[in-house]
Amino acid sequence: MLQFKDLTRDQAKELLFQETPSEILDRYNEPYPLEQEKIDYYLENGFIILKNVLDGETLRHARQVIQAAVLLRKEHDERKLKEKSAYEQSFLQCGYLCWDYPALKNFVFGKRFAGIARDLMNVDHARLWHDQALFKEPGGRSTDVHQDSSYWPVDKPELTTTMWLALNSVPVHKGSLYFYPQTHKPEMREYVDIFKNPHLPKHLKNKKPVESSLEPGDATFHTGLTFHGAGANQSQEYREGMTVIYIADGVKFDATDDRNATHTSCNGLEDGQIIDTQYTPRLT
Ligand SMILES: O=C(O)CCC(=O)C(=O)O
Repeated sequence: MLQFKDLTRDQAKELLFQETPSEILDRYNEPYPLEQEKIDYYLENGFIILKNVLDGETLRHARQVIQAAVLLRKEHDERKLKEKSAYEQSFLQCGYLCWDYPALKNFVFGKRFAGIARDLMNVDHARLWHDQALFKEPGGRSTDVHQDSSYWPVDKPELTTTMWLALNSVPVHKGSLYFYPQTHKPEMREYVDIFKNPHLPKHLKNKKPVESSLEPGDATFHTGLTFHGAGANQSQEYREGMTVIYIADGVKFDATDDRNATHTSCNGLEDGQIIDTQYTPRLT
């Protein structure tokens, strides 16, 4: 059964509905110094690794509330790793946490993270697409290589970006992400069914990905088109990752691929409409 040190179910519930201390809120909203060369690197390669996106007490608080949310979401799942589907063995996936838990809303709506996303995408405003915690269990299998945009009904996948924040240390052997540089090109798009039938696209077979090895508080950002995956968790600890996914303001709902047309964030939209729903607020 899922357990985090010193965190009971009652404490988890309390934490998630408690007011976030003002110093922590301020830090979630403080700009991150992002040099132009980092933006240029991201635009050229389709991903970037950033140091110290969070630190100190703010990181400790964020980790605790995210652990609390994962604990409550998964408390009734008593299956052992080997009883789960191959997809579920890659990570415990807990999405849309910000809509259930006020403490998570404060984190997910943070302008620090959204500001980085906006600047990397090189646009005026960023909207929330969705959030998800992705914890890899000890012994959890690798995450198959894919492009996120394969699963998202958006007309401009290059104007989407995922922040993957390490809540604890995530070295390569704990299942850190790796990225195939310069694969965020429309001509390289290829649907990979990571739920049922994963494959490595042919054009990646001779390419070498760039590994990330993250300290707590470091984060990666990658575009919705960038091919990426993650290794297995060969450690005895959970790999604790939290993601927030952004779209540029003005991106439209593309319902032409019916594999994706029911995405929660697009509830009520017609094909071709600008994505502006109760679930996709403008954050910057
Ligand atoms: O956390 C993982 O193992 C995979 C994450 C991922 O694919 C993503 O955030 O786009």
